[in-house]
Amino acid sequence: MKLIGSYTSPYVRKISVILLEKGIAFELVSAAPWAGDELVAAVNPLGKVPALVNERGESFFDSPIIAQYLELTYPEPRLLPAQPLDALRVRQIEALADGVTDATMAIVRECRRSPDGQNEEVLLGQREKIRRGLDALERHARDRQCLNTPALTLADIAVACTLGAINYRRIMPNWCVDRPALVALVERLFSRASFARTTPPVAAALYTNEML
Ligand SMILES: N[C@@H](CCC(=O)N[C@@H](CS)C(=O)NCC(=O)O)C(=O)O
Repeated sequence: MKLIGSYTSPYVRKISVILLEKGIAFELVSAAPWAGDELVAAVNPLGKVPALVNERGESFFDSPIIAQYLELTYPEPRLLPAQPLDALRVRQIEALADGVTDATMAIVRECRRSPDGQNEEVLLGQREKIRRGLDALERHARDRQCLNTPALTLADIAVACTLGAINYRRIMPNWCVDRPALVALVERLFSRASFARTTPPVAAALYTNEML
C-alpha cells in the first residue's frame, strides 16, 4: 500500500492517521503536486494528493474516497458507526472539516501573492467559512452525537487534521477562544501516536512556497 503525498497536506495526514489507527502497513511516497510532480498526475489525473495505490496497483482519491476504501477493506477498528445513517452523519462532519481545510488552504494560496495582488474579499470570504465551520464543529463537539464520541471516528480524525492545519499555517491563531470543546478534542487526539507520528515538518509552515 503506497500513500502519495506529504504530511504538510492535512488531507494526506488524515489518511495517514487512518492507516496507523487501523494498523495497515504503508509506504509514504513523498510527492509535490504544486511542483508538477509526474507521479501525482500518474496516480490522480486531478494532480492532487493524497492518492492511495493498493497492492494491485489500483489508485484511489480524494481523501473521503480513500477513507471509505480503507473502512470497507480494513473494517477493524471501525471508524464509522455500523448504522448507515449514523455513518453518513459522521461523514457529513468529515466533509465540514475538509471544507474548513479547503478555506484554510485558499487563504494560504492567496497570501503567497504579493501584498498588492491579494484580494481582500477572497480572504474575508474564506475566513468567514472557517469561522462558521468551526462554530458548527464546536456545537457538534459539545453534542457528542457524531463528533467527540467515546469511540474514535473519522469525524474526530478529520477535525483534528483541520485544526492542525490552521495551527500549522497560523491562519487564525485565536480559533480556540470560545471553542473549549474543540480545544479539548484536539488536545486528546494530538496525544495519540497516530497524530504524533504525522506532525508536519516545521520548516514548511506559514505562507511559504512549500507545498500545501
Ligand atoms: N478534496 C481533496 C483535496 C486535496 C487537495 O487539495 N490537496 C492539495 C494538497 S493539500 C493538492 O494536492 N493540491 C494540488 C492542486 O490543487 O493542484 C481531498 O480531500 O483529497
